[in-house]
Amino acid sequence: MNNTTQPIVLYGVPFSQPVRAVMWLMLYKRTPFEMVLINPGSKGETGSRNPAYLSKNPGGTIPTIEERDTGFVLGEAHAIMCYLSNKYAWNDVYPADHRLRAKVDWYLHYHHRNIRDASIGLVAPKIRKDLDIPEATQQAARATLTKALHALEAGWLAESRYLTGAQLTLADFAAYVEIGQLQPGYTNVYDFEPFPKVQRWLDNMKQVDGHDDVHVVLAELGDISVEPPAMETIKNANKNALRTLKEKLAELTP
Ligand SMILES: N[C@@H](CCC(=O)N[C@@H](CS)C(=O)NCC(=O)O)C(=O)O
Repeated sequence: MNNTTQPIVLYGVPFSQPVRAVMWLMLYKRTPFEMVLINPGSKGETGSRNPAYLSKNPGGTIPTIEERDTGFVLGEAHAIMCYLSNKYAWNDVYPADHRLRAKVDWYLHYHHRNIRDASIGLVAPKIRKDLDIPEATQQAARATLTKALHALEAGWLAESRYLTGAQLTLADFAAYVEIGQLQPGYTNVYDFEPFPKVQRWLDNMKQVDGHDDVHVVLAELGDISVEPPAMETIKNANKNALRTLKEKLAELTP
């Protein structure tokens, strides 16, 4: 089962936070994969709401992975990251010790409807106009995010370098793709001043291998705090990010 000879296919776009988490983990582990472009929300041929994609992931979300040689298909970023860590025995980022692993799982479950609300409240309204997210939903999401960041500041990151301890784990990749996108230098849509420990963690995460490769899309997009980006800017950011990723993957392929 571990002897998949062909690179795993990753469906998605670099703009998607959960897709970035999977991309980052695989780059960090120097594991080649094949990126197949799937546009979230589109019913077109390469869209996440096209019947061809829905037959792989009935929820119509990205990311999904597929092993061409075994036919195995899996959706949900956190399920994918746990699966890859199990498959390749990446016990540094997903510890074998049951209690340490449970802490990582704790964060991965907590993430949804908490830290994940960063995207719903602050980024998606400017990038995914098609979602037409009501103002009340955006406000609620921003409040949820702030509450969750206080929990990180006072709890998860109070005494440790990473979210679940001294070691970088899947929890950190999952959290950073949401929180990191809000920083100055990227979208610049959130004030981190009340969260010094979160800021320290953000700085540490920037040093993790693969960070810059995965975040090209946000560097290209730039500050969206005043004006929402033009569609052309979004398209170009994705295009350039995919080009960088291809170059990086070519380096990894023997
Ligand atoms: N819980 C899912 C969330 C995935 C998700 O929401 N992805 C968005 C893109 S960031 C998506 O595919 N949206 C589909 C749509 O807008 O129709 C995961 O972590 O994989």
